[in-house]
Amino acid sequence: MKRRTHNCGELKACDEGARIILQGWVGSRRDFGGLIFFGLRDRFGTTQVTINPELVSSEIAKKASGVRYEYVLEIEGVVAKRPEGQTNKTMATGEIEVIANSLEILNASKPLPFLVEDDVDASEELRLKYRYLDLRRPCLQKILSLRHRTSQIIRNYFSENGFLEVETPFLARSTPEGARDYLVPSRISKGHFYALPQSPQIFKQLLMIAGCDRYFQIVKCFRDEDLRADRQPEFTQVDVETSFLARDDFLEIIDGLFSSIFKELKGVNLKLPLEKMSYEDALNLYGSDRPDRRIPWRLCDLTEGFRGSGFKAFAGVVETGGIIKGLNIGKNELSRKEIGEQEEIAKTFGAKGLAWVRIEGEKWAGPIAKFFGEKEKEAILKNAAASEGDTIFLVADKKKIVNDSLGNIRVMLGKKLGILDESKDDIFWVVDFPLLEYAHEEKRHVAVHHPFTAPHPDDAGLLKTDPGSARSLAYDIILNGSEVGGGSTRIHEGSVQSKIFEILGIEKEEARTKFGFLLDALEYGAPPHGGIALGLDRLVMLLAGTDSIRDVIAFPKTTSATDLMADAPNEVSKAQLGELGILLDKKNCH
Ligand code: AMO
Ligand code: AMP
Repeated sequence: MKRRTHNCGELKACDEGARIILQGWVGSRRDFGGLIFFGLRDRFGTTQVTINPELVSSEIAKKASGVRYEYVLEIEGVVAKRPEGQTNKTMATGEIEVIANSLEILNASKPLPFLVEDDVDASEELRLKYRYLDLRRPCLQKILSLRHRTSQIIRNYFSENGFLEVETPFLARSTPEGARDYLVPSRISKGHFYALPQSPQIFKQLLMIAGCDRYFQIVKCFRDEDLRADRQPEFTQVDVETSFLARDDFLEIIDGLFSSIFKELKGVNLKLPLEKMSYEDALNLYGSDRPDRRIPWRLCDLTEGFRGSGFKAFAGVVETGGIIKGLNIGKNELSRKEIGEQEEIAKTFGAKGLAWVRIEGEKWAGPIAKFFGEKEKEAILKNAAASEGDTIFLVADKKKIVNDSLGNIRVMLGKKLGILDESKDDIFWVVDFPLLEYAHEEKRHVAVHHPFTAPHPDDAGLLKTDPGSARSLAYDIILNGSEVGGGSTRIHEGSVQSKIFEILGIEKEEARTKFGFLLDALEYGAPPHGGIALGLDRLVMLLAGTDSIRDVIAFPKTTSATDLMADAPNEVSKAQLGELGILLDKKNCH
């Protein structure tokens, strides 16, 4: 093998006449009997290579005609401008071709399970089985590079701002994020297990107590939970923690990070500080704690307008403490069938139905319009800012069901009708999350974020009287309707932490077994501290404009948490299990 002079993405018209050596894969080939053209591809791009049998030895011409897709070639040749009319503006090297003098086959390839090209025609299963071929596709190479650049910007930003990157253990014990743990059996202490961290949460708090002051880490986290398009069992966090910063001073640091990322990767100047919206406003206005505001529609409250209404179904809901909200979708007219589809969506979120009215003069359209008197109409016109021709969806139910159903219809219908403005990015903070939520099955409060989150100082009194309505110092950062990060100011006093465990119904004994080492550490001068974890995969996914998290992970798992290429998880030998003191319950294994 010789040393290449250029990569496959860099030759331009100004290189005309240069003698060059390229190496790469055969991505395309056309054999015209005489002339043979190859698209020679590497990570950097593709260059057209021409083999003219009149200009090379018969031995080389013969070799060239035996070359197939994905063979690895070394080409020596001369750069020529492409003839008039044959330039390709979509290719970085589209002005030139390389006229080969010599060709070496560095390696052959078996016939391929699928062609390596952006518009690949193969199932995702097949592509994941041959992920190394899938990754050769230029669109995935671009994402690998984008992910690298994003990580570099993040590392540089934190380094320049006095943060230390510190690694924390993977062989650890259960952490409090609330998903199931991945367990690792110990050979030395049989019957004992490590838990792979769901996040480095406790370690980073310990680093603050250790005086580290500013920590970050780009780190794998492991959660055994039901997977979705934006969730993987092992994923990467940009984990951050700082000491001696009030909430807004900390958020300003993360604002700066996003500002650098957007500037360097998209050439966009974000307006700082990023906006903050309260959790309460997010739910009231958008029915979601991660609103996508690129869709301008908002929800409105109509509860008072239907108190004592002649439309008994709605009046009854108000009487029993439920709410009524509306979603004005403007002059967009939907067919009965389309409205029916929206009603089915509402029902999947627990709604009993989806009512609608369209404002048409005095007489409104819609099956329930005839039940509306002046009071109901006035509430809709005013609160939904409705005017002639507008269609308004209405749901009456418990607060959560109303918000979930209308909030999701807002997003799905907004996307379907093209209301969503993709040219803009929408990034902002949601703050003042509730501290606790009531888990009906368990009959107790659980932490909305995690049990180390500090209560909102204004709501300290509520902790005694009405803990369920106390707010916390937790925050999420939302990018285009996706939660790309979440964090909080932490509890740094042992006594407050014990009080929260008590409210959460975690016994002293249990708290000691689970988090004893953190509780001990809080007694030795813990500084005020707080932080965040950003989901790096989700962030890159949004930056790359793809809708699958698997596109931004080199070797991802399927939605059933398997690796189709390495065939993991798999069975292990009896001997290996024996060493770990493990006996399988065969009835439970399949
Ligand atoms: P949280 O659980 O909110 O917080 O996680 C932080 C961010 O990580 C991303 N994320 C995921 N990405 C892909 N696949 C998953 N399964 C997955 N789960 C979470 C999300 C999320 O916003 N220790 C706290 C942070 C803190 O308090 O500092 C934590 O882990 O983008
Ligand atoms: P009904 O009186 O049950 O025939 O319902 C009349 C219309 O109101 C139907 O279009 C239902 O989908 C709708 N509807 C009934 N209950 C609710 C509710 N709680 N919220 C929203 N729409 C409802």
